[in-house]
Amino acid sequence: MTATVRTTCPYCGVGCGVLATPDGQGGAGIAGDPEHPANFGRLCSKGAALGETLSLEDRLLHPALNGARVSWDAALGTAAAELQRIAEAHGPESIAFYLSGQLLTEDYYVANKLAKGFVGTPHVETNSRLCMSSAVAAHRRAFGSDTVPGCYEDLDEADLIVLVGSNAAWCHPVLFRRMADAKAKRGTHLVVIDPRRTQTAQEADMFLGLKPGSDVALFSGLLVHLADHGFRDRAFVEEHTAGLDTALDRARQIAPDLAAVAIATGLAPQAISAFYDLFARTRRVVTAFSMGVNQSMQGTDKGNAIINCHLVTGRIGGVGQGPFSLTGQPNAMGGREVGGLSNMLAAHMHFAPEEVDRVRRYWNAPRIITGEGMKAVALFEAVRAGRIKALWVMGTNPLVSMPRADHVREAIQGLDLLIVSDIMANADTARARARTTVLLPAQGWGEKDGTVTNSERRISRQRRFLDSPGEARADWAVLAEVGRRLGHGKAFAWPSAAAVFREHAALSAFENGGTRDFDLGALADLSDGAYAAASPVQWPLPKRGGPKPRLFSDGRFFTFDRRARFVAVQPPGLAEAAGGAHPFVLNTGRVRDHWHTMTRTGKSQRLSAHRAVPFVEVNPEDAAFHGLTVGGIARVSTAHGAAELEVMVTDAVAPGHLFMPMHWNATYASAARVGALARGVPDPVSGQPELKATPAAIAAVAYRARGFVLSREAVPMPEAWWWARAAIPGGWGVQFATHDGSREVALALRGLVQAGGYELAEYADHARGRYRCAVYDGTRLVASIAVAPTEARPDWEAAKALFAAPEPEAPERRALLSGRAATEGAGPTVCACHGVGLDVITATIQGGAGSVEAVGAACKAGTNCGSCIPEIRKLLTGETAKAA
Ligand SMILES: Nc1nc2c(c(=O)[nH]1)N[C@H]1C(S)=C(S)[C@@H](COP(=O)(O)OP(=O)(O)OC[C@H]3O[C@@H](n4cnc5c(=O)[nH]c(N)nc54)[C@H](O)[C@@H]3O)O[C@H]1N2
Ligand SMILES: Nc1nc2c(c(=O)[nH]1)N[C@H]1C(S)=C(S)[C@@H](COP(=O)(O)OP(=O)(O)OC[C@H]3O[C@@H](n4cnc5c(=O)[nH]c(N)nc54)[C@H](O)[C@@H]3O)O[C@H]1N2
Ligand code: SF4
Ligand SMILES: [Mo]
Repeated sequence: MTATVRTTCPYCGVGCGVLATPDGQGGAGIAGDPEHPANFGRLCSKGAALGETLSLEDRLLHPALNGARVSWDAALGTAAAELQRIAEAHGPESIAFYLSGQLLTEDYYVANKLAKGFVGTPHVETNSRLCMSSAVAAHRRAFGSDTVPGCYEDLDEADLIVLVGSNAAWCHPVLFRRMADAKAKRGTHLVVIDPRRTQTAQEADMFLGLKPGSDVALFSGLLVHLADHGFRDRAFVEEHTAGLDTALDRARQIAPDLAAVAIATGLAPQAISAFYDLFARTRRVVTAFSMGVNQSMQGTDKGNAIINCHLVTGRIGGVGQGPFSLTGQPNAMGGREVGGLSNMLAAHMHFAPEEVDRVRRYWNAPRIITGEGMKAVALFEAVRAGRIKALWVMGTNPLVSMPRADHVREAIQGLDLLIVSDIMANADTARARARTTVLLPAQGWGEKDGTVTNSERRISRQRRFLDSPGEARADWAVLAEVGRRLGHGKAFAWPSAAAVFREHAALSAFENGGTRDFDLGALADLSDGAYAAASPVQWPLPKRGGPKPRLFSDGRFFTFDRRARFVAVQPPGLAEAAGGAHPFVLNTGRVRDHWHTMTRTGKSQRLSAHRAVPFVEVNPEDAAFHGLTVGGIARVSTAHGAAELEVMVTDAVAPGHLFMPMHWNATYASAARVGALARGVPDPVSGQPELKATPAAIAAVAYRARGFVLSREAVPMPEAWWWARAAIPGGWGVQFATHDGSREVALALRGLVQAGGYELAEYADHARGRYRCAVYDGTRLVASIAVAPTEARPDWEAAKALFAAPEPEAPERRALLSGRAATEGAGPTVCACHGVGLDVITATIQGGAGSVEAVGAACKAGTNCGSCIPEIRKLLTGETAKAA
């Protein structure tokens, strides 16, 4: 295979089209697909670096049973026999599936059918509970269906875009560039509402840095403002909605006046009223929201408080207007379509008796479940309590990403049966062990075939362009095989992913007749050839009627009376207030260049350059008060767990707040699993856990020495050291901190890197705590070590540049030992695509480049994917300020 293949990016919910051209050696050239309507050829840094994540290093390639490699037959034989035994001994409800918004729709459909229809357990949960479930619940309360009304074109056509709890510049970068284009083209105003001054906020016309958890107050105040100042769309409210009076009464209680909103949100009254005015005056407004809304103990109410404001103004279903839930994962939407959440049945149907009966008949599944299963937090509690005996985890890494992850890790060990389907052998969950543990190697992106649905309901194909490695298999095929082994041959007999898709599409249309939003009737008879060639399409796509980019333009919703509902929301609040031993609010989220628990992006040196170590953002005031210094190590702890991270001092976070990224897993850092710290109190409606506000403490950790090891192969670090690993050009780098002195460090590390026959070039000054060493295999540099006292932490950027050359010349060899750069350093990477560092960009600006374009022309930074443009703009502003 070397022809170019059209496929879809496996990361975020923007769902960008990708052109992949295999190189014949297991890799591929990656480019944006100019014809895909989500990105028109653009890719962000993560998408552009996909080629660097395709290596087979650390891949799970063979099935394993209790740690030993076995055949597929043995692995699935054990899995099926154990599932059968457990179902008989403890009832099918003691079995659970924990799935993922990163599975393909076909995988998800088969898992859901197997569990709910044939194993007979309602406990089919997914990581989407931690991601989208509050938006789903808010949609259902307001619209009677889980419908995202708008489409990406609405962002191009809006005059005002309000981003609530969304760091789109980093998390939906290609969509964010569309917003920036709209700003340039039609002067679209951008408002960002976030307790943290993110890169997205830097780009905004208005930034509202509200108190965490106070969104409901802000949007209740907005509802009151709109209703009282003549912005009500009376005809729309009258004909197409219900419940305004009650919702408005409640909003008035929460936000009687501007002063009340100011107190609740911590915002200045002028800022609030400027926002209210702008919103009121602008008809074309899209309010896009993401995890700052959903991952909250009040996520559903936050969503409805936003939707209420769109309903009262009738701004929904029209061009350039509407509430817009930005989905996180590539197939968060597909998961909802198949019914992968435990409170759904299938194809946007729930548990009304006629719905259960309909799906029962369609599946021919007499044992179909009739009610909801447990939601993620409750599910893992049930695992801990021993009520769940068997768990199949597929495409998600809960030992890192679940709140109270240390408890989850412990709980899992008590299972009778743990099945993990993953692509990586080193994923934390794939390394867990229960009484019986079955590890199943999955085909990854580029190896598997199927469909995903993005944030605007657009279904795109992920296509295979690489050979399947080792014994990896498609997840749907494995699930189907287990279905057959459990005796349900007929229901699980699909010959291909296309056949699964047809069955899924036909179910969506089955006895639908316009009563359910989700309808793929037109695709129910798609031939194998048409499936193979399918272009991206948006649903609904009923047999007759054609596609609809926007829903609700006719004012008809999916409630029984076809009216949308205003929702009376609860007053704002956090699950737990910070104070006492835990005086800080710990916020968690994402960085630009890593994806979730890093099992894939961790392999890319380009993506690991932007943020190479796990860090915690601290406000300068707090840093001064707690003796925290830039680059020092701090211990952040909560009632549930602790992490050690590098300190980043920044006024992006307000005093009293901390921010920590969610990415570092146990393979990449000694102690930075975010989930261990989060409390995760679930929203009472959606069950989505609060992940943005756990009370926490922070303290400096006084390590004696700091240093790094660069090596061609990953080197394990000694116990009790702090460390963080990153892919670097030419190999792996690990930065460490230890209470040992340089002499002990030298001893420990020499032992680790020095295999037979290697030569060492060393420089030691143990009296001053310094040690450097370069390890050669002949003329080939295989490792480089540097240690110094904490306050004189050695510079890793310069050494990384030297390490990139496999056979350094004499000046570079000297530089490795002296610690002084042979040439000018580039500084930490800002532009991942072209590898341009901070120092280079700063020098370019100081040299006269006065705009993003000029910087790009001079040093290429920002000219490929554009994900770093916000950072370049920030540097420009900073340098101009300095100059003035
Ligand atoms: N680079 C990158 N991109 C990704 C991902 C990734 O791992 N890496 N993951 C994808 C996935 S699955 C998801 S779900 C999305 C998430 O995308 P986002 O939701 O944009 O990302 P987060 O960083 O989780 O959180 C967004 C913001 O919510 C803010 N926030 C915290 N508390 C509050 C609050 O009370 N109110 C408000 N208004 N805001 C608050 C945080 O400060 C943070 O800046 O990103 C997707 N895209
Ligand atoms: N504190 C805190 N916690 C959070 C969040 C937060 O903001 N803060 N965000 C939450 C959100 S929004 C999300 S979406 C979750 C994400 O959290 P997870 O879903 O746990 O994160 P991933 O790293 O994406 O896990 C995907 C796993 O599937 C594997 N995999 C990749 N491709 C395939 C495949 O084709 N088949 C199979 N079977 N496996 C595959 C990967 O190697 C990896 O182990 O984290 C949640 N947890
Ligand atoms: S914005 Fe980036 S991560 Fe998201 S789908 Fe597009 S290329 Fe992939
Ligand atoms: Mo997510």
